[in-house]
Amino acid sequence: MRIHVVSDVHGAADDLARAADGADLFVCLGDLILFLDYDNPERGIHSDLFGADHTRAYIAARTAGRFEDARELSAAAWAGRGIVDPRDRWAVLEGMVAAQYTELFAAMPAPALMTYGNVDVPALWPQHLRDGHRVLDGESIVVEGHHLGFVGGGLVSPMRTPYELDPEEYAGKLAGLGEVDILFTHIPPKVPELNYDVVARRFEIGSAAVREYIERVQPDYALFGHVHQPLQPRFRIGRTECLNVGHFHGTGTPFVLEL
Ligand SMILES: [Mn+2]
Repeated sequence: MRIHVVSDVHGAADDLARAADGADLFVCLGDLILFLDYDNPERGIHSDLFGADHTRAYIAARTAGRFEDARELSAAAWAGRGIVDPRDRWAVLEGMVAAQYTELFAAMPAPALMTYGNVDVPALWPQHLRDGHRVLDGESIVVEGHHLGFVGGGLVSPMRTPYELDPEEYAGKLAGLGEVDILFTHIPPKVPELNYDVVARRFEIGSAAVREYIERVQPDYALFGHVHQPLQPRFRIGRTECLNVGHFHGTGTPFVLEL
């Protein structure tokens, strides 16, 4: 069985449409939305709203770890659009996110198994899913004798992305999987080599619960995304091969796993 896996699509609809070519099974680990494009500040929802110059300044603040400065920049930009209460922002963003989902789910191969990233809005998915699209979050299935488990979303972070869970809730989803042969998550296990982003030069979120699950269950593979430029794309935990499937927005190429 040839499995193609993508994660961190971030708006790459054209490449997504071809990502299942030649695959027996296609898996998407989320982060479909392009809010900020660190490579091209002229693209993404933030730039559509506030322009490329403001987006460059916002990216610079976040990249430097100045999250308070970034929040102030953001608040000023929203105020410029007449929105002062952060709770009123979603009314503007929802239509822009939905427009991206319309394009991305039209391009999403079918059939596909998918779960959410931290840069996703689960409440908007049902209206966009097409025949053959199956969303799995805290759930296991059996495909050709292989037990596959899926847990979506991220953990609470200073980045304040749209789908972040507290660690207890996240661990609860993992606990519901039972024993699997392949664990699919958006975020990696908490392993410094897998969590550190060498371009952003910071540690991204890794999950202690995912690591504990791997140590205890020892699946054949743990596949994940989230860290766009990891210090290491693979790491061994006992007999489990832990693999970052890559930043699809950057590579345009799916990760291929042959079983
Ligand atoms: Mn991402």
